[in-house]
Amino acid sequence: MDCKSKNESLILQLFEVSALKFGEFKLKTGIVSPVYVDLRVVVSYPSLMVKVSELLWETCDKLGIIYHTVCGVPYTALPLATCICAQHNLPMLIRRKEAKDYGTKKMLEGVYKTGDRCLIVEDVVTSGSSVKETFDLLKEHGLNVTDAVVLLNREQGGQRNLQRKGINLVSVLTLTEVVTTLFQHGKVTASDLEKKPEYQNENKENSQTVFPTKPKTDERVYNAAINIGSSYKERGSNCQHQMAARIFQIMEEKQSNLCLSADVESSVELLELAETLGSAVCAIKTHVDTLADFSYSVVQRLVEISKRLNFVIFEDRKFADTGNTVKAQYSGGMFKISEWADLTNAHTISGPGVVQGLKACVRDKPEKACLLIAGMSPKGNLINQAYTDATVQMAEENSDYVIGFICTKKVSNNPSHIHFTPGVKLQVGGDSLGQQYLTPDEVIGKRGVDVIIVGRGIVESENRVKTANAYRAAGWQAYLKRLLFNAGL
Ligand code: 5BU
Repeated sequence: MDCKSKNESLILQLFEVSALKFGEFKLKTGIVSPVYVDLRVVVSYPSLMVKVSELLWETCDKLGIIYHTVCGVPYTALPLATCICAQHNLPMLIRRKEAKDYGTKKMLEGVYKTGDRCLIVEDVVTSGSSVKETFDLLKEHGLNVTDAVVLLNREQGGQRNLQRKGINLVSVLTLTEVVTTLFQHGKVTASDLEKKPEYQNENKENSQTVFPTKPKTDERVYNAAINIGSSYKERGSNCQHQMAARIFQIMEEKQSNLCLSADVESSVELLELAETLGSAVCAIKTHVDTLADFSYSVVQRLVEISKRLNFVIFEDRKFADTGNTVKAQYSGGMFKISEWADLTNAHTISGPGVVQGLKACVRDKPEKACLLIAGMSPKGNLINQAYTDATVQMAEENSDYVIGFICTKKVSNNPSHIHFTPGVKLQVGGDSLGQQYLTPDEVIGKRGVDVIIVGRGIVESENRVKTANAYRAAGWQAYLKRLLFNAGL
């Protein structure tokens, strides 16, 4: 079994024995969290305990360090350390939580020499304070401690806090991996991860006391100002426009916030992309005017595929003229965009007339919708905050047709608005013509947008299906993680 499937089966087993629970839990730190991890129950399942200890060992074995001894952080990790030591013939140390008031008064039990290399074992790390206490005690006793291995890293600053003290923390699982896996297996839903509004203030106060000088999640530094607590599902069920509701619903159903930018010159290639990648995306974005062999039957085929594979068609036409002209461009010419595109977009440079003109074409098609360009990805673009604000205002005034934005960060607090972001790749970078790329984690997780638009990252890859799935997974994982962080973890 590879590492990924071992982790997957472990996560499912932990869930089965209620070591992972979803609901509302007040943590030791005072924070109310939607996830509770209680690994104490593992002692009641011997085969699971052996499995956990083997995975802990495999994880730290990769560091290639020889340890003289192992010390578990009391209490849950004590049996895990015991299993590791018994299986790998290593001496163990026991840290006492409180000194005996008789006898030796020792805080550390076991046989060791000054300078012995000791591995710390822990079940869950949140802030890292328990590992730190064990580390301090071992150091006081002259042991050489550089590493700690943990079953689950809750990704709430522990790794960085410990790094600062010179402790390298390695983990078998992260909370993101746990939640993503359980989500994929239908064991947890987006609403299990929703923020409970009644706890918002409580968490704010408590998080101050946990990390007084640092942001709440210092490993990832999520922007606390970005507050998108609700899931796509919740937002979809509360929005008025049927196209917005449909997109939210598709995202939730397909677990995909990926929009493929199908920037190709041949119709055959466009249709092939739609057939092969359609099931992995929530939308396919086209530039039909780049097709060398455009014919109306191509878009008819595309519509048929979109219905079958359940994605929306977004023609990235970027209308930018007078209302009267865009009206002709949208409904007429050889492209007849308003006939087949579910979604299109417009610059707001020419004022609200552009939206009025577009809207006039689809009065009898209330399902058609538009995104306004509130931000652009290329370097040196001229959009500024005032322009963005005016664009958001224009969207609010045309909510019967405008359902969101093209942008590089969240621009609107209206939960019905969908934020689409181009300029996305798995690695940051750019091209020679000014395009700038950010990662899915950055734009979905930290900048609070909803949909990643990916073109060359997928289209120019060797294996488009595999790459599209990698983008889909990265986008979805960032979304789940955002929900978790928003809920306070
Ligand atoms: P890329 O291959 O992932 O760079 O393609 C990005 C697509 O998004 C491409 O079709 C652009 O026309 C589109 N785009 C963009 O990149 N940046 C913007 O600000 C806007 C659109 Br608006």
